[in-house]
Amino acid sequence: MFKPVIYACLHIIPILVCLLFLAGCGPSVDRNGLNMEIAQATIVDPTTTASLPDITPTVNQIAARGVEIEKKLPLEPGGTAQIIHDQTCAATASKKRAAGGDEYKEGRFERPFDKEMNYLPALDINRAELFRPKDGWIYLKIHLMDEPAQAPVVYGVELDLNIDGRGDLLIQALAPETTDWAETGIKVWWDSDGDVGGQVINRSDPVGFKGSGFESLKVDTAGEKNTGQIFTRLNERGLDIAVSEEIIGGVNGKFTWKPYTDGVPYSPTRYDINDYYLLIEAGSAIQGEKDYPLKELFSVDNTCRGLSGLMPSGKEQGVCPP
Ligand SMILES: [Ca+2]
Ligand SMILES: [Ca+2]
Ligand SMILES: [Ca+2]
Ligand SMILES: [Ca+2]
Repeated sequence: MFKPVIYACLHIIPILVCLLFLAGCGPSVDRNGLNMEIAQATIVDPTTTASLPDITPTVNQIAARGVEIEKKLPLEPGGTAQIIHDQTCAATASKKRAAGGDEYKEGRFERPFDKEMNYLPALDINRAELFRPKDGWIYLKIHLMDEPAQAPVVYGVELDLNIDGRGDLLIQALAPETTDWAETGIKVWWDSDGDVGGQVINRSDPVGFKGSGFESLKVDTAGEKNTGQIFTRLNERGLDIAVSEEIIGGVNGKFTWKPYTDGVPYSPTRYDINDYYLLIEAGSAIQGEKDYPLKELFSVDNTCRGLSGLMPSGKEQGVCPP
């Protein structure tokens, strides 16, 4: 006879906890006073056509010893997408060079080549999309020039949750295995001490900078650590990533997103990579530049930063042009 009460409590308690500590349910990026306030920002609803379904709290806890309650899965992305187009290298691959799009000092990489400048289409992003249907998840689609490659290649997105130009979270995923949502080889790294970006934010530090980068592992699905927040699946020629809205500050969260591919992969502790390696060490994918060909930094691609949840003020550095 007590079963209904118990189940009701199991569902209501997480909601009450979230309401009481609402701030604690959003992203926690306040560290050492580095958190930037964005009080004047204008909220933009990027998905005017999507309806607002009932949102049930993520239930991923042990109800009784050994009994796991249901895990909430992402749904289907809907509404209008924010789209980032990216340079591709297919047309210049035979000449072992990128046509453009590699702006090292700005952290823009167009290097889907191995160290011998052989083209790697599975690493070449040509488009990325962000959907925010307000169903508890945000959805990213990364479209590549070939099917995603197997481990150790990783795909993911860097999120800047307070839009200060320093990435806060680095989501890394191995290639999904199917078109169904799953938690395949997903890790999320956190920059707990705010040194990503070095001493010159959004630019290569002139003398280089080697800090701790993204040093804290927050999610590790293989190790069953904080699961239930990030899922991936294959799409037509790439992958989809679903991220719980709780991670990005709730349904109206403001952030920037920067998709990337990494065939090496580089340690998250080396971010920002264009601070870790000087250009002369990293090399260049652009023929004719003095640092051509690629040297220490190869097999990577990324895009500019997409700005989500607010109108650009013009002060946000490193974001995609409107
Ligand atoms: Ca590309
Ligand atoms: Ca940041
Ligand atoms: Ca820097
Ligand atoms: Ca750090």
